[in-house]
Amino acid sequence: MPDLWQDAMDHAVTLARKAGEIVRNALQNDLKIMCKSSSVDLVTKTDQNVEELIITSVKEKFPGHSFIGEESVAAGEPCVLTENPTWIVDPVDGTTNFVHGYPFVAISIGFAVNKMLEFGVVYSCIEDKMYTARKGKGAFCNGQPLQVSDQKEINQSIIATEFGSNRDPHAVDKIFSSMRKILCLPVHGIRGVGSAAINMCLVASGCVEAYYEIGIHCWDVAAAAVIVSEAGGVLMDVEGGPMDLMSRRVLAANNNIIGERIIKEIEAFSAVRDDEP
Ligand code: LIP
Repeated sequence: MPDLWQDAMDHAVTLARKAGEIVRNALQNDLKIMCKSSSVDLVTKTDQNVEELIITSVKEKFPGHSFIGEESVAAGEPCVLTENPTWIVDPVDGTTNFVHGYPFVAISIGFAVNKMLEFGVVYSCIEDKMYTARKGKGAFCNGQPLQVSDQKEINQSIIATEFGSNRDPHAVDKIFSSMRKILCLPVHGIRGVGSAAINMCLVASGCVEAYYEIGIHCWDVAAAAVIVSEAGGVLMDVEGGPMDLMSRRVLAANNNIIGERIIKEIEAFSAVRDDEP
């Protein structure tokens, strides 16, 4: 049976490559940096241009499809996932990295139909790594199949997480406290590359066992969620139960044993949902 969404996925890969070139070129020039919700929540003209490029091109090729894009939502568009085929786009995941030339920046394109994720494309454009996954067909990096780690011992694991852009002292205390507890389990290490999408692709690649964060948005994780599950991993909420794409919380792990062990140590808190009007 022909794959209904293969054409869309091929287009997503083409767009991610084009966007990656724009991001790499922009790194050579002076960046115009602006702030969004706070002085540490950054956006650049490149974020906006790349999102514009992706949306314009998809509208032309797939006129009936919907969008949720980081910069469109920042500009006041609604963030609502309907049954309609929907592109969930982060034009530059790792904007702070991008601004500082820290070399982990991704273009993240997820695609959902009937509220179910169908494919994900994450292009780590400075490393030139193209991560792709189509539901039921496996996950790949530059065409090579991905498989999560088979580690079941938490004390043999590396866990990825981020501090995020929340500077509320109570939230920061919980973030530190969770990290401290996880570090002292002990684990081999705690890492974080500054991009949710790339952290999750590292889980899919088998070099870190799990990644969790509170405060991310649906566009940071939609594409990489498909990549993790197609590489054999699991997705959960930080307090257990299934991942809720709009809840701004994610835990991606190589298996349930590692995922559930970390949940015991995480001091969870809530963030304003992405789909809250
Ligand atoms: C970033 C995430 C990262 C998080 C940052 C930020 P952006 O996304 O990928 O995990 O810690 O605060 O949300 O804003 O660069 O697209």
